[in-house]
Amino acid sequence: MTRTIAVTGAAGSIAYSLLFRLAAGAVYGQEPVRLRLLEVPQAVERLQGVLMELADCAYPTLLEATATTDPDEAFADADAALLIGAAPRKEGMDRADLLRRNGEVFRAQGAALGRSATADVRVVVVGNPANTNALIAAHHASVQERADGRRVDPSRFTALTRLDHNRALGMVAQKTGAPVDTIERVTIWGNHSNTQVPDLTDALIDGRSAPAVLADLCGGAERARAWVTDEFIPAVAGRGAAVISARGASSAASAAAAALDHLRDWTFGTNGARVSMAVRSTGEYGVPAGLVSSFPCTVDTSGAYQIVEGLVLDDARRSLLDDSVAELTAEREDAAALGFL
Ligand code: NAX
Repeated sequence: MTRTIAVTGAAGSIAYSLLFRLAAGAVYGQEPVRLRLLEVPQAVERLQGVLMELADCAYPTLLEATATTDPDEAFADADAALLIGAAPRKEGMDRADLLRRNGEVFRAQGAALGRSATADVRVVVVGNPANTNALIAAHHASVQERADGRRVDPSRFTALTRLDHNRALGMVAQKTGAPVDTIERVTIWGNHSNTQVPDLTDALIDGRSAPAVLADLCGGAERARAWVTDEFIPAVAGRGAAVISARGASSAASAAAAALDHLRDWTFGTNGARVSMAVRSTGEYGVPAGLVSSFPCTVDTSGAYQIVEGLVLDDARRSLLDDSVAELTAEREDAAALGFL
């Protein structure tokens, strides 16, 4: 089966770490891929350089790669779209300014996806504010008239919190010395912002309860809780800023790896494992319906995701999630006030 994948912001940093792995089979294995790369006119020349390098890799799995500045052309018959391109936050811009710039981008791209992509397209929004950009794009996709009479369901639009999830896994591995693949059921709840809620309550390390392992390591349950609250949660939520301050540039390779993990798991299933995905709420865990929020999810072998239900949130996590949901609600209100919803 040949897959057609659209990537926006294709001349940017994250895309430069992502496109070569995608072309080489990191998501679809031996299945051939067609890449449709979207950029703004100012970046087209840079994108030509990326196209040259893709060709120079001579990947057997890369059937074709093309570049365009037209969203309908980029998204034509797309099976998946990685929406990475977004207007960056510049000095002096507040959240409303950023939303105004990106609302335009995601309104137009959502509408083009609704018209031109396959009706079952999988959309992963990476560009910030990712959750609300996904909400805006989903809305405009779902109202488009299509030649095939179908509609793209808003649930096909997700946002990336897998990077936060992977950061949490990496930090638990470093703290405990356990290999990453023995750590399960880590969850990121809420918004991809510093209000996100990284959660280890139900996590397992080599089959043992993570809080119990941490209590042994920290010298008691109280100290373990303090480590989670005072060190782990702020470190995961602040990791993006820490990378910028150390590297002088924002996370790129890790964001690319996470976007590929997200798309691969959503396409082929998680084999029962829980991953964090920001998906459209239908009211789970008190998150108002329609918001795009991060939840613990599983994906079955048919490629359908489900939010893991029935978890009990203690007062501390409930209050943190409420704060993150309040932020998502405010972003949705701002987007509506700006005419994007
Ligand atoms: P870069 O500035 O390196 O690249 C962005 C690219 O997008 C540029 O080449 C630009 O020309 C292009 N672009 C802008 N508007 C576009 C449009 N309307 N259509 C097509 N292309 C467009 O940024 P990069 O480091 O690649 O980051 C991209 C986005 O990812 C940013 O919004 C960033 O905030 C966000 N991130 C999201 C993360 C997540 O976990 N959800 C983590 C990493 C990253 O911070």
